[in-house]
Amino acid sequence: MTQTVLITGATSGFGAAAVERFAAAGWRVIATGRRAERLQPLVERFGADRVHAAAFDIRDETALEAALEALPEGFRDIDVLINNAGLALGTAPAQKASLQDWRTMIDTNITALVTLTHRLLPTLVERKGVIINMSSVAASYPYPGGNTYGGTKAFVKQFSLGLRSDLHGTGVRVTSIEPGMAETEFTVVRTHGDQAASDRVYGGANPMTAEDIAEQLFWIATLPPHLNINRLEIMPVTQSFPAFQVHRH
Ligand code: NDP
Ligand code: 8X3
Repeated sequence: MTQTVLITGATSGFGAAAVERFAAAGWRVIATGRRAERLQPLVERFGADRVHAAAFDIRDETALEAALEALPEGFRDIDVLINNAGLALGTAPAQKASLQDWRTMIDTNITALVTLTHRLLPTLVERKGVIINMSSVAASYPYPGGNTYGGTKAFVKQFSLGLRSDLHGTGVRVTSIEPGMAETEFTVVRTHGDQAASDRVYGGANPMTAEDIAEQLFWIATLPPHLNINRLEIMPVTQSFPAFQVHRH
């Protein structure tokens, strides 16, 4: 039977690659994000019976509800929710960071994620579905300038484990996926549009690609129903751990 996946943040990076991966495998895909012009080509490529585009700001609860209410009949039975939309803003230390950037990260990475999850839980329980939440290595390993971004991703990780605990016995599976460095629009967004800074981050580093992560998402979603990946931490081979910092007088 054809399955349905809702993927947030499908206009670029991991989400866009995941739409392609699931649609190519014959799934029905609900693709969301603010930039409608990025979603439409996916609909044209795979067909409106395969990909449904829903363009809205995920922080806007009214728009989110309207998008769900407007789902065509064939897309209503959601089996898999991929909570991928999110962002980092800024690389400054906490004492110099923008409070507005912090609030935007919390509203997007935490509040919107729990709102959508709460809204879809009855369907997911009924269908013994799958929830995959996009956390990050920043959830577990602090780094300079990671402050609120890392905090939001630690929330996503722990919320995922808590969901798994609450959903015990329902058959619903929950995964926190925690990638390291992957080249997407992530750093351009983080630096408020500095493409050169993004090129410096990824240049010569052989980072992961969006397709690498889409493949993990597809794998998790298609595991046999008796298996649950609780957490999947994944990095490029070129990335590992720093030493502790020591400040000397
Ligand atoms: P991109 O910037 O390429 O993609 C981010 C996606 O999130 C876009 O589709 C964007 O859509 C969407 N999004 C952001 N804000 C909103 C909003 N307010 N409403 C709706 N959609 C929104 O980055 P990635 O693909 O790398 O990021 C995807 C996820 O992966 C994020 O949660 C990120 O934190 C996480 N991550 C990224 C890593 C990396 O190294 N790249 C590593 C670990 C985790 P639009 O702007 O059109 O609304
Ligand atoms: C994105 C990965 O290491 O830039 O979540 O925080 S990192």
